[in-house]
Amino acid sequence: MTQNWDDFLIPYEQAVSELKIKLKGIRKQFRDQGEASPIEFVTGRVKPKQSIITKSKIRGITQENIEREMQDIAGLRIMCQFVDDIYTVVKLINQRNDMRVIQERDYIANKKESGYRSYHLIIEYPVQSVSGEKKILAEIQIRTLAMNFWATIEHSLNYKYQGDFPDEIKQRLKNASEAAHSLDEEMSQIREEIQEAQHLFSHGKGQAIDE
Ligand code: 0O2
Repeated sequence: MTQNWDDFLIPYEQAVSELKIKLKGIRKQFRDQGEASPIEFVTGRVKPKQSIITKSKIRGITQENIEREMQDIAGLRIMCQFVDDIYTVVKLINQRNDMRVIQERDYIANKKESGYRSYHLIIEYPVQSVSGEKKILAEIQIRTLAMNFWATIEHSLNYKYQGDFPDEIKQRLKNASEAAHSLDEEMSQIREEIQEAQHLFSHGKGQAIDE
């Protein structure tokens, strides 16, 4: 790498900060209009230097190709209450002029072998700096709260077992993934009831200041 890691990661940090604000802005706009937001909450992170190095070694990505081939150095995660909200968010992002979707992967229609479900977008995002514009890639993972619960638990277990799960754990994770999926389906069935209750609740209590 010709530049040092801190310099290399600066545009990614800027992109994650800006994208977090923009995606949280969608949520605020819906709420300000008194409508249910398809976005429940948003998180973001820049992949730590050591994880970039480890992943690039595993994937055989050379340093010159990291920018192009490692698409999740800047990572955003959008959590939704309902599965339909995920597709609403995908549409909203596709309509925007400040980012360009270059790849979509629907791991909800096509869940992974592990049981993982989420919708992934790779976007190209222009970062403005004093030395000009730099287009970087970012990954946006969109999932329900139930999908996020499962993925978070599986991710920490993966860390412990390095992907080599004992058969029993692997099976239990698959069962848990199906349970999370059933939960999403049940909640979708009573979506209108839930949203009406949430509307009444937020109007009675005043909205939480958590943007
Ligand atoms: P981290 O620590 O979250 O950053 P490929 O598998 O090669 O087709 P690729 O490039 O790995 O595709 O991208 P993919 O699978 O679309 O998305 C990778 C990211 O999705 C992962 O990043 C995870 O965040 C998440 N992910 C994918 N599969 C699983 C899974 O089975 N369980 C969990 N918990 N997360 C998953 P990293 O860099 O692997 O990890």
